Amino acid sequence: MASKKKVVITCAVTGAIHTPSMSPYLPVTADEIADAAIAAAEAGAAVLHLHARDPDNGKPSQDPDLFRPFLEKIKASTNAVVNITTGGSPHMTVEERMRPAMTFKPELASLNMGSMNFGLFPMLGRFKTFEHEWEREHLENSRDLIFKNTYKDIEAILRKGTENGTRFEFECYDISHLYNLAHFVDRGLVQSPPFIQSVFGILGGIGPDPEDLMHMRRTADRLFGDGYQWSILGAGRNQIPLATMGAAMGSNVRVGLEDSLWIGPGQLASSNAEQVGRIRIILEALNLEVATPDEARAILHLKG
Ligand code: KMH
Ligand code: ZN
Repeated sequence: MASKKKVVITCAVTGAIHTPSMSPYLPVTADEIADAAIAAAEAGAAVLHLHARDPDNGKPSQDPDLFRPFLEKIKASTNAVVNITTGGSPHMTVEERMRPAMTFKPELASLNMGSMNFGLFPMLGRFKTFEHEWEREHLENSRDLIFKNTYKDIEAILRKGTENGTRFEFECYDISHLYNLAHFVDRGLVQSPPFIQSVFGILGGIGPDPEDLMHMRRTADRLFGDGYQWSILGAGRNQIPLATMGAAMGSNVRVGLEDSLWIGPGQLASSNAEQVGRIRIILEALNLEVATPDEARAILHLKG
């Protein structure tokens, strides 16, 4: 893993996994997404990972017209790096998922590194009442859902994004995804250093045990040596513990309501900024410095 002095905090503001009935704090409208993102940047997030939602019902959408208003507002108020999802929701086609990143050509976009089961249905145990029927279906239908990211899909996003000057947050939900990334590195399609977002605790991917984190780290070190930037994303209650463990080992970190609705046991986070503030306090207690957006651009070799 590439050594570096400062830690890049990414905040994933709303995502496509959680639904509005699960938390009143989940941003849905363009103004809510923009305000949450700007507050997260002010709290210390150098990178803002962004999805859009239909303002009428909170359903995830990849319609570029729903991204435009919050992108404009965010760019007018912060210098933070904008990272647009190409994952969209696991329920969407790849063509649909690519639309906003191909339209806005951001500095950074996510790129999911393998096909997998994506089990959202365990959340039906915790969340039982939903304002909109799509929310229950979204969880229920994940019993028979493949999050499709074939080699052809990955290559298409990689080639078109690279042509646009976009670099990638490579979402690796399992060890095999690191090997898929190494395959694309070997073919010369990945610009160095890759930014690896290791995702822990999604049902269908690697678990959230510290041993899992160590195995990801050792495998990434073996495949990429010191030629990569590492970041940690723990889903749900694993968010802060795994980010802390990774940061102590030299990783960057990702927080935000896309990945966890919580700030403590049974306690909803009241904002994205609250989670950024929490991890920032921990980083500073570990004597780690938080990267500014321009420092993050240098660390991740972004176009700026
Ligand atoms: N929801 C995640 C666990 C994407 O948007 O491309 C990872 C993610 C995927 O953010
Ligand atoms: Zn995302």
